[in-house]
Amino acid sequence: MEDLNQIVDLAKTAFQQATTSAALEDEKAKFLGKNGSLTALLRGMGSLSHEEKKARGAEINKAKQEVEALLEARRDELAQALLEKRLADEAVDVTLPGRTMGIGGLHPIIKTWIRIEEIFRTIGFDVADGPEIENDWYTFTALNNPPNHPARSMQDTFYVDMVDEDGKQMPLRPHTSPMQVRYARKHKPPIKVIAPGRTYRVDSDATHSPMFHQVEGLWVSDNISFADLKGVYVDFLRRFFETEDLVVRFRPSYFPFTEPSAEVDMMFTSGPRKGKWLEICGAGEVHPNVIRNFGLDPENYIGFAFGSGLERLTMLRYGVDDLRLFFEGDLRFLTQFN
Ligand code: 2NM
Repeated sequence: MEDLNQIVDLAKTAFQQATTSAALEDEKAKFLGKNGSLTALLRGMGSLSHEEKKARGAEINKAKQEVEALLEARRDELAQALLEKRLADEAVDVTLPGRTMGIGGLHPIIKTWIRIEEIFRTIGFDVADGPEIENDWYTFTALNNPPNHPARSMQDTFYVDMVDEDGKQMPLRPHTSPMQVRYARKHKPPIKVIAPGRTYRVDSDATHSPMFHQVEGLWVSDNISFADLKGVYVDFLRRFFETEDLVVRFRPSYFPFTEPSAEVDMMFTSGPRKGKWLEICGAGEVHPNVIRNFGLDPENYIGFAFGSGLERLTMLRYGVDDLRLFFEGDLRFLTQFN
């Protein structure tokens, strides 16, 4: 009897000290296994009388049941502890912000680009496309730039290590006009086209980026005037800025490809930005030499053109004060537009 109580106590301590189910099963073997202490006691009853066997067997079996109960209880405890640990480890903090889908969004310059195409298409303008690495003729000569015009210089225009069919080194287009020359030479008047796209100039500061975006518009017909250009451009601005409350003025200027030429300013007449003239566009009547390079007779056709920077339009529309924000790729800035 005494030895049995001792075994039960030993089992109890051993099971308690086992902290994993593998260790617990090892301990079990020491008491209930083939070579376990209780199994040995049962086996050792051979020399006892029938009566003694019955009494001793009952005691051993009772002890065995106690050990089995202790084992079962400890198994439950360990399983419960394991479950609780897993629940704690895998706990979800429901107060954390959810993970978004991360589907991305459009860059503000691209949003402006798309808006411009939409607006001009509704007033009958086609949209031209063309190469960013251009040849000398489409970039400068066709646009009435004299051979030694400073725009042609390495200080103003990027050149790539390639020559065109005339043996001239090829520029990254410094304006989108070459696309309009290409378009005008392929289409019959009346021509109404815009040419939006990336452009490149050797220039880099708070208000200039070496890569920037322009949109140029061209309207060639036989009976149009500056008033038509002004009407189109004012209509565009009112729709782009979503307000009727803006006015436009033309100031005389100079470009090689237009004569006369003008700078176009606009001013909001209501709201927080009212009362300040803002430079927004260059424009003019297409130079007769350029009309000729379109393959048309300047005696029969007249053209009007304008050019605006998409960065400038975007900054004014959204109230962005530093152009470099568009090119830094900082998501804190970019996600505000989507
Ligand atoms: C400007 C300003 C004035 C312009 C001229 C032409 C073309 F191809 F017809 F000659 N396209 N765009 C133009 C005229 C561009 O940007 C400030």
